[in-house]
Amino acid sequence: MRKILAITGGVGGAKLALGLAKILPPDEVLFVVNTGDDFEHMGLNICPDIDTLTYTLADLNNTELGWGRRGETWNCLDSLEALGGESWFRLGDHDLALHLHRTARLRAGATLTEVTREITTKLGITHTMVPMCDQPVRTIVHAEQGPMAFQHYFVRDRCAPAVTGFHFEGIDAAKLSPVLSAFLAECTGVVICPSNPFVSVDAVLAVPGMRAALSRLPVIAVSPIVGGKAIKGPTAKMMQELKVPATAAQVAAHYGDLLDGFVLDEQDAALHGQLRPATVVTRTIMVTLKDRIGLAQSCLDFFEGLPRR
Ligand code: FO1
Repeated sequence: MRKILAITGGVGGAKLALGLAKILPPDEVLFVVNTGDDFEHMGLNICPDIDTLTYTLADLNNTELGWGRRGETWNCLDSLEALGGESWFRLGDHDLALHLHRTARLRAGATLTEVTREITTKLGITHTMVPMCDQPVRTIVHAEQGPMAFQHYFVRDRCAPAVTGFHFEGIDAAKLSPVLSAFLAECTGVVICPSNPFVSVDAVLAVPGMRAALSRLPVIAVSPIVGGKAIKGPTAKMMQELKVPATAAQVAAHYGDLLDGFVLDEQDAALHGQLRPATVVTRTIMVTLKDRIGLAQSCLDFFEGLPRR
């Protein structure tokens, strides 16, 4: 029986995750989601990457914005703005209900894994996603102006600050949850989705025990960089600021020995066979659902051809 672990964060990761969910039945895949972007905002526990994947798998996602819900209304935010409240982080009325409910459940003592399962089930999702851990971890962006919370960097300051590094506050107290540990014990392959390697994937890999667990498994990653550009988000900009080449080859190098396979876009076909991990070349730019499913199938086929570990 195939048991695929998919590591995802953000919009790009959610696209491939949807493709995998369309192919793999719920008992053959587990989505593990970055929670380093999470933050407490106006008393609410906000989990952007969990919510992006949730709305995507529930077919509720707002494809124009790339985050939040489709058909959203903004009445609460408009009234909040009129009162002079914080409105830089845009919370729609329907989205707010999710944050209010999650915050109440967490305050009642439920774990983030439990609350995520409750919410995804209520939204009709049959696949399972879990946070990378149930303990609070916050991605801190090191910029010239000093360390800053991820959402301040990403949303409030629109990724403008030049980054010099990152750290994951609280990661030392993070643990692999029982659900995640149980899945890892019978996992047959790991897909690192085309998410930001520095702030989405590295946070998941930083959970104590995660790298050790993955080192025993076939791991493939899909490059989030195509032809020297990120499809979405600040990955290429971060790489330039970190003074590393903004290339697919650099992403493969960033993941290092963890990788057995690396999926390149057709625009980077020249790298095929040139990297330490095995490579395949395919269309990795996902515009349609067919693209998402096609890339997911290429990833699953890739495992078949990998040398046995
Ligand atoms: N991203 C923005 O660029 N602007 C926003 O106002 C915004 C609000 C928001 C609300 C809820 C949520 O779950 C995500 C939201 N995002 C917003 C996206 C979020 O910052 C990113 O999806 C992740 O943190 C990075 O992948």
